[in-house]
Amino acid sequence: MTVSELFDPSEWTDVAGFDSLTDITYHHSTDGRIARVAFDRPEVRNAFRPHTVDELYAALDDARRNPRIGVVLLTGNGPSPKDGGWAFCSGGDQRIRGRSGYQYEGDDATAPSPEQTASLGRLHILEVQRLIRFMPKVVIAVVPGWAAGGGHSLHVVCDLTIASAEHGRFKQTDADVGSFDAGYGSAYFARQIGQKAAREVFFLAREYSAQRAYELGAVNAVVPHADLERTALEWAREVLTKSPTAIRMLKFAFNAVDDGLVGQQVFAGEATRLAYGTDEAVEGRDAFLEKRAPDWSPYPWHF
Ligand code: S0N
Repeated sequence: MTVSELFDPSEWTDVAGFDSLTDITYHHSTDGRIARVAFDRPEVRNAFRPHTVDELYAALDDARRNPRIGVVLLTGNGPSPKDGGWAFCSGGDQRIRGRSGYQYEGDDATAPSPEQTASLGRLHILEVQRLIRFMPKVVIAVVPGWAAGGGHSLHVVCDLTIASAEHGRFKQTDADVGSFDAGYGSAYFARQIGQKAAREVFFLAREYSAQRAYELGAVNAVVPHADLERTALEWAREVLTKSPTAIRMLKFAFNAVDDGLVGQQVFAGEATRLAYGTDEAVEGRDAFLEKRAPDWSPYPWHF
């Protein structure tokens, strides 16, 4: 079965334990160093329902935990069998939006029990946003078509965005449908492209071509549609030639200024990991375990 018209099967392998996905697809590159996670609901422009978000979170978290993976490509399969349209993601599935969020559908075996949920809906795409934001790997939004609503927010939170010249389209529909991403999707977006431009995107909810999004600074590259995934793989492989520690520290440094104490905590965790690798930290641990005073004399007060 064809995953997507842009998917090159010679580049990817299936991932063990992820053989019953319904709303996304998840693959690793044949060398095991790049993950491809794709929305797979092209008939609704890759809108997400709670089950989609559960699968998305599980795949992204699996990629996060895999020490061989350095780059994740987040994309949308297509085209739509109904009309040939392409999408990255069109946000929350409006057909199942309730008064407290998006509802699991009746036949969804992974849904919480009716007693647990009663009339409660979910808004857990924000957990996916944080996973992308805080994973110590480079996440590239590969945009083959529409990035709208919550799909637009996902591209915003990715580290890099590459878009199809012919089909890449961007639109922040939130205010059209009485919805709003008041976090990364808007405030962080304004950090990327400036306040006036971001307010225009949200307040007018117009459509922007990939080229216009590039001019606004919201997109890193615009490439011919047929070359989109090949280009994304080239970018990923270029990132993989770099020092993993340098990339990780840089991502968290870029984040920290906008993420407050959580950003500092994430950056600090990596600093602690680096410190644990020093003889000085090993001496502190060993002294405790050997019930003696630590000997810091070999370690200078750097200037
Ligand atoms: C994407 C658009 C612009 C594409 O237009 P186009 O090409 O003319 O196609 P259509 O004919 O409109 O669509 C084709 C078929 O796909 C269905 N469809 C499209 N998008 C959705 C959708 N989001 N939900 C359900 N169905 C969708 C169409 O209905 C059509 O189906 P048929 O063929 O049967 O008629 C255009 O489609 C568009 O504007 N789509 C809606 C975009 C939108 O408003 N999305 C929701 C925005 N809000 C969110 O995403 C909020 C969710 C969120 O991220 C969030 C934010 C804050 C806090 C929490 C959350 C959270 O959810 O967790």
